[in-house]
Amino acid sequence: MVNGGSPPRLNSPLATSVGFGYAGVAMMEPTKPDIIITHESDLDGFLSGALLQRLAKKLYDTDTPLEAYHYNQWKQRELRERAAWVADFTFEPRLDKSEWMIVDHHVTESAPKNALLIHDVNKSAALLCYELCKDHGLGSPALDRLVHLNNVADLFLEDDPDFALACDYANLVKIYQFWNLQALIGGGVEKLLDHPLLEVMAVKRRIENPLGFEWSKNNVTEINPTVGYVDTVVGNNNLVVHQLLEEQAVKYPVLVTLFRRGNMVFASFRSRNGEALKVAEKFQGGGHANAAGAILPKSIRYIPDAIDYLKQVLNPKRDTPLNSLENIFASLEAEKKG
Ligand SMILES: [Mn+2]
Repeated sequence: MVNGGSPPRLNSPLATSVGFGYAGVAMMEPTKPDIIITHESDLDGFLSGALLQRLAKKLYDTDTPLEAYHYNQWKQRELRERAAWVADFTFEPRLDKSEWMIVDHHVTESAPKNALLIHDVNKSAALLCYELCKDHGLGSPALDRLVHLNNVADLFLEDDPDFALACDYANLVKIYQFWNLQALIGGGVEKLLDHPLLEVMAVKRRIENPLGFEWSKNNVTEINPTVGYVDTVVGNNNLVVHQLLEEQAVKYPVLVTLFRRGNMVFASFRSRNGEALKVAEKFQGGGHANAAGAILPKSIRYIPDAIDYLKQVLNPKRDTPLNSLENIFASLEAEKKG
């Protein structure tokens, strides 16, 4: 589905030379971007950024700089560029700029008036980017495969025969991190296919995940009656937590895990019935209904402090002095719900 800005920019000088042909939809085209911005957290953002860079190169024959952000940083970033392409971030009113294209699959309550929004909640962001690429002759069997694996992992399509392998691919970004992986493969995302590091991911999956699941199952602590904190020691936290939710091994509908990176503590929220995103938003995070994340404030440096902070924000009536805007909002939220 293509939600174009209104009116479609048919009078653009490029309209005749560059078109995005979707059945029955007027040709709308993105403006040449000053920058491409993507989501740093995962393979979907990683591939989306690389694919949009290729598309920009093909359309405008220039190299476009890429920036990657986690949600909290992204929400604070000034949007100073005249023209930009943004992938894998929720569409929101501040992105509704006439020379901006947003390619995304998160649920949004906003409709674009100015920006070009390419949006489908049933496809990964990278698949949407790849469809644009294919419209311009940039498809290949290697990219078909890579984008398929990403789609399976990002949308958590457990019934797909490639699910375990797809999670190994997604894990590459989690384990080695966005810019390290980028450095390793350069612009050639195809090099990820059958990359030797996938053997490492497969071993981690086989050995670490069962150990991690057994341990984590017995190490869940209450943050509030609906949110449980899952301590993790080894394994793919995503899969460990997913298994805990699926097997209803614990009573909390929302499970949170914490991990440190640099000086920051990241919180990752998961659920089965759509409650995770609302919790992440209390920490200025974002994501999908059942899979969302947030970076905790800079003052939170260690996991025990992070657990206290989660409790403070998610139990606003208990012992929180109303000394910050964040806490005031958190308690207003709770009033509404209560
Ligand atoms: Mn995504």
